[in-house]
Amino acid sequence: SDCSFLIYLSEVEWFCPPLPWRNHTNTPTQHTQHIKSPKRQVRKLHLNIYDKEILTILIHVGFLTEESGDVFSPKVLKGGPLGEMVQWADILTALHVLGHNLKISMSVKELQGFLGVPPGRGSCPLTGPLPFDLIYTDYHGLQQMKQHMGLSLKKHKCHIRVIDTFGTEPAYNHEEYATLHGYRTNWGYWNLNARQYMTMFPHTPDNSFMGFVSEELNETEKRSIQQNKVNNMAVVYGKEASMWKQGKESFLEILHRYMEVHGTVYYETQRPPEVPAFVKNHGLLPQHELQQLLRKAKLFIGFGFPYEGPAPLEAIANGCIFLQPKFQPPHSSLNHEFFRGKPTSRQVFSQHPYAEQYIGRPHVMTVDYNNSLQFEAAIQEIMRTKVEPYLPYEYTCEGMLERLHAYIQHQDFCVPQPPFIPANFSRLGSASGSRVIGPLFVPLPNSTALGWASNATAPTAWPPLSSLRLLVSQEGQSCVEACQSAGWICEPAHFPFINNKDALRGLEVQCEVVDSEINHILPAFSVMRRECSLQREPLLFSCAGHSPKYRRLCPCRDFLGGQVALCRDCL
Ligand code: U2F
Repeated sequence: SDCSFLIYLSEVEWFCPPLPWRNHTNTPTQHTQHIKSPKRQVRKLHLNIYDKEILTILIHVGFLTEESGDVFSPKVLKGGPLGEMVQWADILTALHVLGHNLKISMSVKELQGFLGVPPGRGSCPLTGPLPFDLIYTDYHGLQQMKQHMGLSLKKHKCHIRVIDTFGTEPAYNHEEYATLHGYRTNWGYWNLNARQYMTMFPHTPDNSFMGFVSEELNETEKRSIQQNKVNNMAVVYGKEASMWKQGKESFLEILHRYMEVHGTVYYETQRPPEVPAFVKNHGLLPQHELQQLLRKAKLFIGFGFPYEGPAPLEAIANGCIFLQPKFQPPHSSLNHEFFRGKPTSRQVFSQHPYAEQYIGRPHVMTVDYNNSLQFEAAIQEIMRTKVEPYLPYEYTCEGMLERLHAYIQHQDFCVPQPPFIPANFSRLGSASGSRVIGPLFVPLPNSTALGWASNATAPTAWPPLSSLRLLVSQEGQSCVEACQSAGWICEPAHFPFINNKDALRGLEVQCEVVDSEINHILPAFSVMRRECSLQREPLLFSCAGHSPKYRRLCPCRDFLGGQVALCRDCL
């Protein structure tokens, strides 16, 4: 069964049938494989598969349906966006490899058939139980499901996972709040638990990080790549001619002084006029040939668009250095056409923030392209620097399987979310001006104390509470930033456990009043006014929220090296 790990998920090559272990026994079978984490420590991949956990899953790819206008498919071979396709292919493959029963729909008709709602244009409630344990779809698919399931969608929405490339922040997700406070966009406002949105990169931890897979090289391949690198060869990131437009000439000239410049820009008959004559344009390449080109090249250079695609990870995995522009001021839905209407206020400080923050030097260099001296110095440094091929563990086959399996096993949005639990917090010390507080462990009260009927089973917290680290942000700082600056990650699932007076007391916060309100920056307090506020609407717990006047209570957690989605005790 280990051969399934040979599958290059992006290419959906089926070397193996679904894993056989699911058919045999009710006792947990532990498939353990030694793997190398990016930091070269040996880590084990655990996949505990129980018979009862074989799920029936519907995958409805809304953006590829004719009914949504399907603008992507006609451009697949013409330089259009492929990142989303890469991710869907990997999700499908990973779910199959994990042994689940999949039904795949790419049209409204198929969707209706699978859901058992009568065909036609009107909405029809689903009368029986939902015939699926989980449904993976996207915003287009969600809209289509609403249209055809009517009110029954509300009843079943806890089973839905929304593949959402750039993410949805809680303030945009809460319909009433978004409408009242100016967060209403074309998307968002579905009142889901924000962790039901699954992103392509770990943006705000309010959403679940789904990711995708990039090809990982073995040691022999890595050695051969390093021996055959052409030190003065650069490949430009941009498969569509429009990505080469406007103001690129000056730095392309500088680059050309040092390096042979290659491109993979789509063209029909003639060379695109946007691509200078000195560029060796290969045209849009099949994936395999692009990989070969990247194996020879020393530099993969971004021009600022596309944002946050898979190609830089593939280039770095093939031993290239990725050079990209810094954005100052940062791009966001407030100031940039591409992000306008997206349900997030996230500020994007470079073309590929993941590459900058999670990988960084020597594999990634982020510079100001308007400063030609800085740009030229970066090219010179790249030519001097030797790098090894590198792929973060979370983007390997094993990393994706581990993460997705953990989500399927532990994320349950159908059970009532934990109400607000008093906990005994004690002081631990402080870090970088922010106060850090235990407990390292908060005992879960019994189900009656939690408000569940005594015969009901209280859900177990996941990530487990042993991973919780409570911290206070600076004024104006979000919990995303506050946790990151302490070396942790914000964990929205822990919010209910810190939204209480005990947490404020443990932090020795001076509150003249403690009230509870509906606002996405809560729980928080104002130092000036000595006012403390707790959160009244669980859907608005938000890692991303911030306010210049408030210091926030932040539930952080630890994470595994190379797998930010999972804490140490999460598996
Ligand atoms: C991103 O989408 P893109 O399709 O523009 O992302 P890229 O990073 O360019 O790469 C997508 C895939 O295209 C492949 C490459 C990647 O796997 O290996 N490819 C190829 O096969 N042949 C070539 O000649 C060149 C590339 C992002 F992913 C989307 O979410 C965004 O919507 C989009 C816009 O920001 O950018």
